[in-house]
This record gives sequence, C-alpha cells and structure tokens, in this order.
Amino acid sequence: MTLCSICGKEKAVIKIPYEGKYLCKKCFKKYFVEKAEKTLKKANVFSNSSGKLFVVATSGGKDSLNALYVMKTLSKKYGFDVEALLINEGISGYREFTIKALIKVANRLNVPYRIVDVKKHFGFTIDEAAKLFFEGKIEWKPCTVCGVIRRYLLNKVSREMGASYLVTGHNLDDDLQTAVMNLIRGDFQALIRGGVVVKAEHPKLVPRVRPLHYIYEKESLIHSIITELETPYVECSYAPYSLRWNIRELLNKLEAVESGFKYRLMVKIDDLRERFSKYKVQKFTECRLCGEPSAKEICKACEIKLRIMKVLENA
Ligand code: Q46
Ligand code: ZN
Repeated sequence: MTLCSICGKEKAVIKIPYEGKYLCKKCFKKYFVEKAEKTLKKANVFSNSSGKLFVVATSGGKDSLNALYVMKTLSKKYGFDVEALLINEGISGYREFTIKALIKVANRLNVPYRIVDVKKHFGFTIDEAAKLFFEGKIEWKPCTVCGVIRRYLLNKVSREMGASYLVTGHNLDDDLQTAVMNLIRGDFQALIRGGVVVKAEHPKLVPRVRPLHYIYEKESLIHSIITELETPYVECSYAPYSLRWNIRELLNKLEAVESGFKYRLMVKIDDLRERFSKYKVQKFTECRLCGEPSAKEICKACEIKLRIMKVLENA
C-alpha cells in the first residue's frame, strides 16, 4: 500500500506524476482547491475580487461542476459572488442528464443557476444542426456549431447577469488539445489568446478564467468522485466527429509512454504565450446583425443561424 506523500498516514488514491506525489483522499481534495487558487492568484484574478460576480459556465459535467465547487469554496475567502450558467444545446441522450446534475450540485452548494436554451435563442437545436450536417446540407460539424453558439451565449448572458468573470471548467487536457488544434490550423492569434485568463478585447466581452488549467482530466474525475458531485459519466455522441477527439487520443498515448508529458507541454506553451503576447492583434468590432463582438462584419453565430434557418425553411 502506498501512503500519502503529504500526511504520511492515509492510503494514496492518486499519483501526481509531474510532482512525484501520491495523495490520499483528504489531502488530494485540499490540493485540488489550492492548486486552482494558486493558478488564479498567479494570474491576478483575486485582486479586488471582493463583491464581484463570477459566473461559472457549467455543463453539468465533472469539470465544470468541479470549477463550480472550487469557486464556491474560494468565494468565502475572497468575498466574491458565484452563479452558474448552463447552455442547453438540445442534445438528447446527454444534456438532459447533465442538467439534472447541475441542479443537484447548485442546490447543494447554494449557488443560484440559470439555464438558457439554444432553441429559444437560435431557432434550432444542436441535434437539428447535426442532422443537417450528416445529410450533407451544411458544412459545419456538430461541435463547430455547438462551440460557436455556446461561446456566444455564455458571453452574452453572463454579461447581462453582470459578471466580472466567466469561469470555465477547461482542464489541462482540454486546453492542451485546443493549443495543439490551433497549432495545426496555424491560428497563431487563437494560440496566444489562450491560457489561465483570456482578457476582454472588447467592452462587450467578459474576461474568461480557467481555474483547472493545470489540472489533468484524470485528477478532475477523481476529485468529482471524492467530493460526490454525482455527475453522469456520459459523453456527447458527436464528440468522435471532431478533430479534438483524435488529438485527445494522440496526447493520451504520449502521456502513457512519458508520464507528466502533458503538464510539461502546457507549461511550455504558456511560456510561449507570455513571450508573444505583444503580438496580439485586437481586431474586434460589433456584428452588424446582433451587435455582439465579432472579428468580421457578421459574427459566426449569425452566419450559422442564417444558413441553418434558410436550409430548414426550404426543407
Ligand atoms: S457538447 Fe457540443 Fe461538446 Fe457535444 S456537440 Fe461537440 S462541443 S461534443 S463539449
Ligand atoms: Zn451576430
């Protein structure tokens, strides 16, 4: 039996490969929150945070519920408010289960929550958009439509809620996959805009923060079990159609042969971001149709909406 490297008494339940530590349940729980706190503190998120509102984007999955748990825990120390926001994309066999999980955890933590329907705002669900893609009627994969629309609504609604920060549950695996995807696409601007904090480059953009940026997906899973967040372990059926899915497999294979590889690569990418941050180009304007921040005359969400509504009308 391996004992915990911190207390030296309890049985270890997890190995932290990049720190050479084995931790028991109790010490890991503490370690998890402290690591998220350290990550945000280093990025200056808590300076003058008292009285401010942090809106946590919660899908009801393990990562975002962990982010909600962490932020609620830290809110007591730093004096900020926490609310949860869930975007219901309309993905059957998946989202209905995670919505239940969010409601249960939000009630347990005493956090107010808001649920926003994509169908209500855009006139279609992601299931309907996915059907059009599989029928060859639109070119965007389900995850592309879902990602654009979710980002759009999270920013718009959290701003309307009065958020100073939008907190997301992206873990180290997610952020590393995104960085590799941006490298493959040659999108240098998106690559350097990532990291623990994504600053607002337009008055209508809410700054985004990622407390789990240095936490492995596996650590996040174990933390959600230990803290009894009771999230359903269901995966969205559209995930395997994305580029992210293949990159995830590849990075997992590399981690299996070289323990701690993902963490070291993430640190190196963040270091590059620091050095190249002076090359950031702020090119946001406002969408001619909806008035939301956009890099082009018409934002991607409006472009997708117009196209899908046209296809649906002609069907
Ligand atoms: S919910 Fe949406 Fe994910 Fe499903 S369609 Fe893709 S992006 S996989 S996190
Ligand atoms: Zn628009």
